[in-house]
Amino acid sequence: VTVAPGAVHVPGWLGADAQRTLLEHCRAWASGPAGTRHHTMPRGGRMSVSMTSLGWFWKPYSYSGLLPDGTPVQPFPEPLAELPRRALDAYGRPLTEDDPPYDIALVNFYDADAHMGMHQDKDEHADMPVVSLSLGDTCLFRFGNTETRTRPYTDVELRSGDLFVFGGPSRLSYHGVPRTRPGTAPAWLGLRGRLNITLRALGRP
Ligand code: MD3
Ligand code: FE
Repeated sequence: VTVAPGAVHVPGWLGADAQRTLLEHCRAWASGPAGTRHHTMPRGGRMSVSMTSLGWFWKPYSYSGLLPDGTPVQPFPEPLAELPRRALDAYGRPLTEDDPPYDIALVNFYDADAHMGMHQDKDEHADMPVVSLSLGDTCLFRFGNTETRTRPYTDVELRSGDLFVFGGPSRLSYHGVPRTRPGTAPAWLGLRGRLNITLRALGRP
C-alpha cells in the first residue's frame, strides 16, 4: 500500500516464525554489550522509547562508531543482512552494487506508555530508504510532511509483522508514534509492548 510518494506499507510481511526469531535476536542484542538506553535530548527531555544501536551508535543527533563508554559499537547483525535486499525488492527499488551498504540497525522498545514525537531522520548521509519492521503491540503511526511537524499527516496502524519503507520524497518526512495499543500483540509472540527495528545506510559525509 503506497501511503505517500515513496512510502510503502506492507502489512503482515513477516510471518509468525520470522517474527519470533527476530524478537529472540532483539532480546539478545538488548541484553548484550550494545545495551539499550533512554536517550536524553539536547533540551533535557528523556525519550520514553528505549533504543539499542547496532552497526553505528545513534545519539541525538549523530552517529558514532563508539558507545559512550568508549567501547566499539556491536557490528550490524548477520541475521539482518538479507532483510534490506528483500525489503527493497518488495518496495520496487532493488538494491544495486553501487548503493551504500545498510550498516545501521536501531531497535526501539515501547512499553505501554512510550511514544515518539514528530521528527525527521536526517542524521544519515546517504539517501537510501529507511526499512522499518514492527513487532508486538499495534501502534498509531503518524506520517506527516516534509515542511512542518504538524498537519497535514496520515495516521496508519502498524501491526506486528508489518514492513514500512520510506524513500524518495518521503525520506525526510516528519513522522512519529503518538501511542501504542497495549495488549494488542499477538499472543503467540510472547512480547509485552512494541519493538520497531529500522535498517539504514549511513553513507559518507
Ligand atoms: C519515515 N521509529 O527510529 S518507524 C525512528 O516506530 C522512528 O519506532 C518509529 O521513527 C518507531 O526513527 C517509526 C517508521 C519510520 C522510521 C524511519 C523513517 C518512518 C520513517 C524515516 C524517514 C521517514
Ligand atoms: Fe524516525
